[in-house]
Amino acid sequence: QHSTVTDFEDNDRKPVGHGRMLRKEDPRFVRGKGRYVDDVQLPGMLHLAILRSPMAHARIVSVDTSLAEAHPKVKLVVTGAMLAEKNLAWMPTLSNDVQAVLATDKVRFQGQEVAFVVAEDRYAARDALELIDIEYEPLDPVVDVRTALSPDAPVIRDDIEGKSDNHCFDWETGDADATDAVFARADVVVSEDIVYPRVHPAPMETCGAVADYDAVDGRLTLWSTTQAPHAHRTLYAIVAGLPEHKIRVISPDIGGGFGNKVPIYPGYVCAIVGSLLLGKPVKWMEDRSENLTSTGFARDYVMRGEIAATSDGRILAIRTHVLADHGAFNGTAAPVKYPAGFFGVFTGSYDIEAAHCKMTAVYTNKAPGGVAYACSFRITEAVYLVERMVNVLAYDLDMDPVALRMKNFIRPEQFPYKTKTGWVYDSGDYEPTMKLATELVGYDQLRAEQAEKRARGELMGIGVAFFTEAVGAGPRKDMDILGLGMADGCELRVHPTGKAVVRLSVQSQGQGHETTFAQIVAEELGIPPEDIDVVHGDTDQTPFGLGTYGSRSTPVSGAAAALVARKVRDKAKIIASGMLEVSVADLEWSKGSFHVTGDPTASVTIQDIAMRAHGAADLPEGIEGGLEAQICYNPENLTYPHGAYICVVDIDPGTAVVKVRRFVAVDDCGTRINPMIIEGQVHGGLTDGVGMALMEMISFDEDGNCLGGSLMDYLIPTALEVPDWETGFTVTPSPHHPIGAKGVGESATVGSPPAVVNAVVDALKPYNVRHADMPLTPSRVWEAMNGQATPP
Ligand code: PCD
Repeated sequence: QHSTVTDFEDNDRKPVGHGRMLRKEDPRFVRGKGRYVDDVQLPGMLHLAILRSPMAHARIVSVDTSLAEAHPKVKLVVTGAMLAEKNLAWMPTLSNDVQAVLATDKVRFQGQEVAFVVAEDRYAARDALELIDIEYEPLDPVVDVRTALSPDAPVIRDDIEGKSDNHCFDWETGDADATDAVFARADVVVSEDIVYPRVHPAPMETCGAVADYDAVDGRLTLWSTTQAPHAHRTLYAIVAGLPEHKIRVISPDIGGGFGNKVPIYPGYVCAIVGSLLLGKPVKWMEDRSENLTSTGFARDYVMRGEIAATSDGRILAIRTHVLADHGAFNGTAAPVKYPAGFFGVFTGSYDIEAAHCKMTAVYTNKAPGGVAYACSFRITEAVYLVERMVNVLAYDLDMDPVALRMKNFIRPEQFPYKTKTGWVYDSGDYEPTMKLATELVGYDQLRAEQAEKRARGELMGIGVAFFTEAVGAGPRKDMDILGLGMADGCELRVHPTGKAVVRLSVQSQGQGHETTFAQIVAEELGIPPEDIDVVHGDTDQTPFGLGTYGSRSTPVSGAAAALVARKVRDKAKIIASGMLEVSVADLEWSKGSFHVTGDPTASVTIQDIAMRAHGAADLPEGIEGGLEAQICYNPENLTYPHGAYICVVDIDPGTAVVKVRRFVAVDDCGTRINPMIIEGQVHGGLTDGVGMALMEMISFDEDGNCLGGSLMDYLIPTALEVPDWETGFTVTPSPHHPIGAKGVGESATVGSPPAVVNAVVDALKPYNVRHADMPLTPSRVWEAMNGQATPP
């Protein structure tokens, strides 16, 4: 894809040096030298395949594995009953529910794991699945979230003691009474039912693992597609009862995560069990349709949004009711206190008087998930809701959507801003960001063009969206996953020759961490980024931390990397004072060296200091040899990036096909470490957003059959469906982050769906369309047009 980069880089208030350096990891990837889980080949390795349920809801009557066991290449067949004997049939999910590793009593969604086979090769393992005979007694499936709680609905989770309905959890935030009071006296109240359909992160690499248990020394090594190797290790220790120090989780190169690789899947556990039982390495690698039908989906929220406002467009309050479909097991990964993730930011970027949300989550006979697909725990849903609702208000008041937003923005002097649902936005300056987007896109000219086109019966739409995200979970006192606090470690070691290695607890899935974390340390220590190696994704080699998702690497580990480098610099300063024979107070730092105040020629470089730190000469009193440090960073708050997006679409009135003609994205993620990487992140997220807005949906038929089980049915966008992205930026540093950086990896996925949908709805204004649900496929748009190529 090309991009029309609008270069404002010299406006960047605090660029980290080396700005657009090329990604250090790319030579490996472009030469086919990446090492993914499926590239792991071990001597004597066996292959595992999983038998999955063809039905959405059924009782297991009998299981006969005898024919499969007789297959000449089969080494092991395991059923739920066998796991139950070892107390391994169920495992905890990352949101305090339990999930079946292999079904014992019932199957609860189509594609659920029922048995597994380990064989000499992948083909034999798959063939043997067909030899397993299972008798099912079909039960009525619960497919529609709206009727899941009706009294006659079959109870899905009868494994939970005393469970008599499909209720999963209730959650509430804000102040109901205060909000109702504002609504009662408001001039204008708008409301709309809005569905955020079930979509799938669909990373290019599916999930998989290679488990290697060494019975002699009791060590388990697990290569797996995980975004959180340390957290997974701790859970394996707890679930399988293996000592944690004997478990090594390696997350090698990962072909995209997007939240799909945060949960622990039954397949990982099966691979471990297979290796424990056979004493051989066992590989499990999912295929595409297994990935699409059984691993963590995202969204699936049925929302009612309401805004109370004055007749001149001052937003007073926002109220929402959400019905959340969590599938058969609550397989979300969210901080314990936040069962609905960070949906609480549904008040958006606006200064309002009151807000309230009530949410009911239910179980259905669908794959578990609710994962944060390119979204910091449900922020995508929240931003979509508020940005769609603001446009509904603009529609009813006949106001310009940019003007309406400008009128209601939180003002710069109000930061840190505490929202009515309790979130403290760290910093923001929204108006310049919105203005820049309108300038880049040529907003006024576009509106003039639209008026002319409308007069000719052409359908052109301009969609505006503005978002504030909350990324970088902890702090640990407020946020933990199954009791593990959300903080991250970092270690930095400078070798005698001045080269360095930094070890992170977060794990890249393609974001370019090997480059940007080297850049952060380079900026702090003055060692060139080429001389700094980044080690990640291996629990044996890195400090403990909670992993990469929710755009938390830069806010949390990025801060840790800067602070650990400063710690090393503090020690280097003391060593320098000895070398230059002056007191520490007389030294000044200028990137890469210390010099004596007033005498720049009396200086030592960080490389000189590194050699001295490891050398034979005496070091200042109390200073140990070596030049290294480690920290565990507990963030003080989340960081709150923001952005203004404007999308221009044309709709063919004859076919109802939407073409995204232009898309301008202005992002503010505070200090920018590598602008090129940021643009890549934004391009990827925008593409995701166009996909969700126009084509992606995992749907089910009335029997609970998944209709999106292949890439023939589940459409994802390619370069052909998206325009040349136009990006811009503003810089509002985070006040509490040591280098002022905020996360950015998910911003575009969060901000783009409302921009695209707002554009389509705007194009359909001649048809008096106020709202239409995603995905806006030609048939849905045609329906919104009442099947008429000309407006009424
Ligand atoms: N940056 C810079 N600057 C700033 C910020 C940032 O430079 N200021 C950069 C960094 O460094 C990196 C990136 O950028 O490299 C990103 O970041 P962040 O935001 O921090 O984020 P992270 O954590 O790292 O990551 C994560 C994200 C997410 S979350 C998602 S979804 C997605 C994104 O990331 N995923 C992915 N992006 C991406 N890319 C790729 N390639 N692949 C992937 O997979 Mo979730 O929650 O998981 O759902």
